[in-house]
Amino acid sequence: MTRLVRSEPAGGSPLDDSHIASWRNEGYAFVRDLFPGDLIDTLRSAAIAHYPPPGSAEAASIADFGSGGALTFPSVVPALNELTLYEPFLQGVAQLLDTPVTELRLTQSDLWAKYGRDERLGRGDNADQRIHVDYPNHTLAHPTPWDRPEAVEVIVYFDEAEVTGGGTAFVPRQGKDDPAYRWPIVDSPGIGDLKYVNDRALAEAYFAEQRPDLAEWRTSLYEREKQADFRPGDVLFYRHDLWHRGTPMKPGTLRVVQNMTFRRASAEWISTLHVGWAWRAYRDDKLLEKLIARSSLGQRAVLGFPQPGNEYWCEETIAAVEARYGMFGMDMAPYRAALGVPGRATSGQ
Ligand SMILES: O=C(O)CCC(=O)C(=O)O
Ligand SMILES: [Fe+2]
Repeated sequence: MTRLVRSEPAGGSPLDDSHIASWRNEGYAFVRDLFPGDLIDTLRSAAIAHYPPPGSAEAASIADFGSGGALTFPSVVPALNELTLYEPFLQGVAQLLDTPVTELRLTQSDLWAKYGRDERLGRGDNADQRIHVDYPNHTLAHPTPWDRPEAVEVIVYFDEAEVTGGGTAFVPRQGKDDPAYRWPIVDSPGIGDLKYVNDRALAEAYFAEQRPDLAEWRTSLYEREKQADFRPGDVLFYRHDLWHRGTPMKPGTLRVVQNMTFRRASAEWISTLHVGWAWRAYRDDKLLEKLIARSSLGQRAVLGFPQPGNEYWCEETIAAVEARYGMFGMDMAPYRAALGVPGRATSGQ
């Protein structure tokens, strides 16, 4: 049977202790060699084929974050789905939140083509961002205190920083009394009644006018920036409360990244940024149906599918879900086993 998503044995610890400590204490982890090289190559080629070349008028029109949702999960590009649900990667996210994979939920996965500054767009092009935190347009609430994070954000890079420029800049947190991380986190354009301004120069001019007493404090964030020196396949894990920003790219270049976010299952106030996965059903290609049928239990859990033992399951729902997905290879044994039906062995995965 063709798998739409790679399935690797569950468990394992792809991140080492230094990655986990860096994420927990400083707010980020930069990880190499987490994904298979051929998966990174395939997805980059698909992105290059899909997105307009740098310098074209079409490129200018999709310069903003996420490329206007052009390539999001679940996608007709199989490698995008594979990358999103690659089990060692999910395991790494779970390590950061110190939770089982089955307690993660996917809330964002999009492949973004970012281009070097295009003078036709002036400062509306997202090239040189203001320092910011990502939570305001991900959660309806405010991030929880530092020691109990609710979400992991991810940037997977497909290019070389040396070629494209545009290394993501971030401010590592220095201990619990770090003035950059004072509470609450509201001193950034777009939060509360402050207007949203993306571009660094415009945002800081606006901030200086609205909150002159804090403008210097924001300057200190820029002074403390570190930059991701990425190569294809590198991954930056970060958080909704980490100060960071996109930096200018070299003119005429294209940088492809995959942006993903996972929340704890319990954190319902963190929104799914895309149309729900089920909305992809009904197409002739049966992409969603095959994806669900052929995913592992952990991968299904990440998409919010009820797990074995969930109160959703009874004889009737097991038979009904089998009637919907059985022809695509869905194995209902684990759900039956968890109901305690005698004579049915669980496949475990
Ligand atoms: O482009 C980047 O490296 C980061 C982008 C970013 O932080 C954002 O758009 O929120
Ligand atoms: Fe951001």
